[in-house]
Amino acid sequence: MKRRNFIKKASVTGLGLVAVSSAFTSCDETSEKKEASVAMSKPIRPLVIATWDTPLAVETAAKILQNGGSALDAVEQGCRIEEANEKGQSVGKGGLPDRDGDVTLDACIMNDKGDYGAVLGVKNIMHVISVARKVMEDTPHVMLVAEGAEQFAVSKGFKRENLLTEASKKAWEAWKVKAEYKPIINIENHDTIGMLAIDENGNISGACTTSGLAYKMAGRVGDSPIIGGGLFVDNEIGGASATGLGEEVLKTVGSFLIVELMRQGKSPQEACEIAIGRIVNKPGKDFKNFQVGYIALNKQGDTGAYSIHEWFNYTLFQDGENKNIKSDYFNKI
Ligand code: SD4
Repeated sequence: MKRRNFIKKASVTGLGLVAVSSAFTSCDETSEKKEASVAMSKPIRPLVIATWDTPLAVETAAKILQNGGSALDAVEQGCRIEEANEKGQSVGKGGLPDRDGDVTLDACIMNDKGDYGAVLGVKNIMHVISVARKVMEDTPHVMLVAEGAEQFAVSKGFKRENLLTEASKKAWEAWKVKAEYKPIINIENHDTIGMLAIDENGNISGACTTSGLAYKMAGRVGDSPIIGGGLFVDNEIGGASATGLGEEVLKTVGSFLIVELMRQGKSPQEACEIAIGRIVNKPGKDFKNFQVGYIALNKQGDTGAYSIHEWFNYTLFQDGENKNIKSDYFNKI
């Protein structure tokens, strides 16, 4: 087989570079060596990476990919798991409300063609990631906001429901006693889910869903539903997603920046580190009280993650295994 054809075939079947290089040294190898090189040929996909400790969401996405499903279906279905998880207080049902006690959700999705759909500030609908997908696929637009988005969701068969759980209501009532308005994200307590996946055809999609900053001003929207902020995917290059204080992510267009850095040859890890650097190295920036974390993957199946502070972690499904991994971080003082 000619080298060019082999590489093409290897990329179609999902074999990593290890497989490609070992196959080309195999001409003079003994059969034992050949076997060893086959064992080393780990498939780079399916691959799923998601922010925080989200094993069930990632497992759900991985199963879809293992059954030959698309990256787009995988990230949508994976995010739905967290939206339905009432214990997660930064996503979907059970998300912490805004300062008026209303749970408002933001979400966006991107497919491998570079299409994008988003909903912002939506009340009463749990699976906003699926509404975002409908915006992308069934409208000529990319974003719908608040009541318009809710009406659209209902017209597509989504049911209205109360998203404020007893636990989140209690937390809001406790917050109201002092009602301190600090648009600072608690460094440890968040679970916005950003998810990226590569399917068996090598195509990449991404999704991001959140209830945003707890006790935010009514109408406040963060990075999660904004293209290039909370999420960006370019199927030729890779994808990135963010969690943490959305204002800081947006001011540096973080996810877009990471994908563009990868386009220029940076690894996903290097790109995430540079993007965090853009935030913390701003003159006079006091990053002590807020957290931002990024995840990224490239077309070759390399992944990266980096945050400002310790405690950011992510879940990775690769080589048939689901792992929660502690991210490296900037602030080690
Ligand atoms: C936002 N980035 O609305 C989101 C919040 C978040 O876990 O990530 N929470 O700014």
